[in-house]
Amino acid sequence: NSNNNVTHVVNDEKTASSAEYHRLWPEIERVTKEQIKYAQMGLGNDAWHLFAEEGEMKMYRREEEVNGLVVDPLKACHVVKGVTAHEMCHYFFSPQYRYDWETTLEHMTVVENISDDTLIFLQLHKRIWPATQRDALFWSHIRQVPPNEPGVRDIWIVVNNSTELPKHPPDNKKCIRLFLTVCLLCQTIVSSPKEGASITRDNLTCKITYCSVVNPGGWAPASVLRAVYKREYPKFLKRFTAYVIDQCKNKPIMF
Ligand code: 18C
Repeated sequence: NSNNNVTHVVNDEKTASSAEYHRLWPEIERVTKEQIKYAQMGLGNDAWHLFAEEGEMKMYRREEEVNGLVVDPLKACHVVKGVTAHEMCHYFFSPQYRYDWETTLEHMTVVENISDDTLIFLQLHKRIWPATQRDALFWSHIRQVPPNEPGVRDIWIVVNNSTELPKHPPDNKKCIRLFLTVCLLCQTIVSSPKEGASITRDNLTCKITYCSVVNPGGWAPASVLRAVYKREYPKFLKRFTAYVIDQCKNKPIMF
């Protein structure tokens, strides 16, 4: 009967293991490939300005404006011990941990579950005086990337990129929709354990590249915005990496 047919179609969609039949797939594929390239080229030839440094963590930005709005691109590198690239990306991607480490959030919901590796998030961020509150609607995609250098065991990436959904249009009165393109690319390096011993967390090093471009979407005072950047990005990367190390310390290694 027709009911069975409907069930059949729904099941077919559900059993597709990736997002590759989704309307957003061509964009997800394109932006993810771009972000992998962008993260892997390091600082390239562009004029990046170091604005924060602490231990292994280094953060660079370029001052850029679009139509009078500050959109400074940010690139950060960090090196942490004892965790894998997959673990880092798992905690960055998965909604159940988001409130644990993301301090700019007021509210977060998953508005579409495209597949195990691709979700659409709606996030309401804390208001910064004197600006209007911001929200963000973006797809988030996690994947493994083939390693491209000797010594690197594996690479994982999470890409977050703003999108639109008729069900969740911007309000733009009480709240302005911002636009973001963010990636977290992580590489696992494993040192050889002593002869006969097995790999432990002491053998793991995770190299992190975090890239971000946030367009505030509407007027925001440039000086306040740059001050927020300077404070929030280092705070985020320190807090997030410490969180993942802490979450993983008594768990089996997830490669
Ligand atoms: O990548 C990060 N997080 C991901 C999961 O949440 C995801 C989200 C990124 C959103 C970034 C934009 C957040 C803006 C929030 C404004 C309020 C924050 C201040 C809170 C003060 C208590 O990819 C980690 C993101 C790390 C956050 C860095 C902050 C960047 C600031 C950008 C400013 C944007 C415009 C703000 C409005 C005007 C301010 C005068």
